[in-house]
Amino acid sequence: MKKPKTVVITGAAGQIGYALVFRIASGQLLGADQPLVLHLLEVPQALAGLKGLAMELDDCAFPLLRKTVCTADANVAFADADCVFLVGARPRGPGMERKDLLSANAEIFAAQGRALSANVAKEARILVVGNPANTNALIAMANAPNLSPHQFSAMMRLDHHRTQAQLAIKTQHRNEDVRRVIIWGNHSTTQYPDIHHAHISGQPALDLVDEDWYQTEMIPCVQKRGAAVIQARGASSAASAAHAALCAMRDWCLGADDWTSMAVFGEGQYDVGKGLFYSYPTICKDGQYKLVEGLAINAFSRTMMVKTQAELTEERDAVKHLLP
Ligand code: NAX
Repeated sequence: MKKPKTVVITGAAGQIGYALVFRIASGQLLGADQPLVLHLLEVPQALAGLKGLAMELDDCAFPLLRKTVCTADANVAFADADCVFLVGARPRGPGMERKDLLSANAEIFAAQGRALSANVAKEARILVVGNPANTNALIAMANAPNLSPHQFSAMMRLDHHRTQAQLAIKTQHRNEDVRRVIIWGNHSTTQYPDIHHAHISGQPALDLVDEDWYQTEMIPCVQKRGAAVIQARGASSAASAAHAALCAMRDWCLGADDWTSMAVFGEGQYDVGKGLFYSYPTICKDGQYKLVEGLAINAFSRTMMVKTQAELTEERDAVKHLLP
């Protein structure tokens, strides 16, 4: 039997946490032969609710789950962690401006970055889900001097799945037949869902859908999907976000045969400014991600990519006091 891996979920008592933790404990993240220890981090006032979740985990009698630790101490939560899901974040409260949200979360992620740096396993992978995810990832990374920037990523996988699904529905193909879509940039309404390199059952996507539909319907649909789900459901995306987080971490750890989209620390690829957690097309193999390089970028794509880069740059400027 393999040595147990430690998986951390922050904000575990929240709605994404609830949709994520049972799937991880059942083996859907790291496989049916990989024992697990779960570390669940919450704010002190949510620990009582978290205890209920831990009781339900016990009641599942999962064969792979060796131990569950519930804590409000980030140093305890991140100790020897192999896979870290940073889900917990401060939601936008009444009267809160975007910049207030940015700085409230920046402080949380700066502190968590320091705790990650001091405690996680050497090869740990850290996926930031809590919003603003890209800038939170930048802050955590900048405050984690013992870790490599390549150990951090912000979640774009939900946007990637949304793009795949919209194409599959429109063209009446199966989701799995839609490949090589790309999300560029920020996990926000400026993100750019790019289908210029996508194919559907082997045919170029843009031969199967109308360019006008793509630009005026599909792109805004994906960009604003989060708000549309809130309006319909009365609550933000949770199961779909948890599924995306699970897929993103699983592919990163175990590899995958298709491209995906990950916001990772940019080093100037595709003429995007360095030092942002910008979403790129990636391939995961042997526990590492690699950018898909050398794709042709047309004028439309470039305009969209520049716009989302400008927003990320603004976000970075707003939190620069927390970037050592
Ligand atoms: P919930 O409000 O249901 O849960 C968040 C949990 O985090 C709460 O239980 C809270 O107590 C906890 N928390 C807050 N601060 C914490 C801290 N410093 N340490 C530990 N725990 C802390 O939100 P939920 O719907 O689960 O969403 C979580 C985050 O994911 C939000 O920031 C949300 O905006 C973000 N999302 C990101 C997505 C993405 O694609 N990157 C999509 C879904 C989601 O909107």
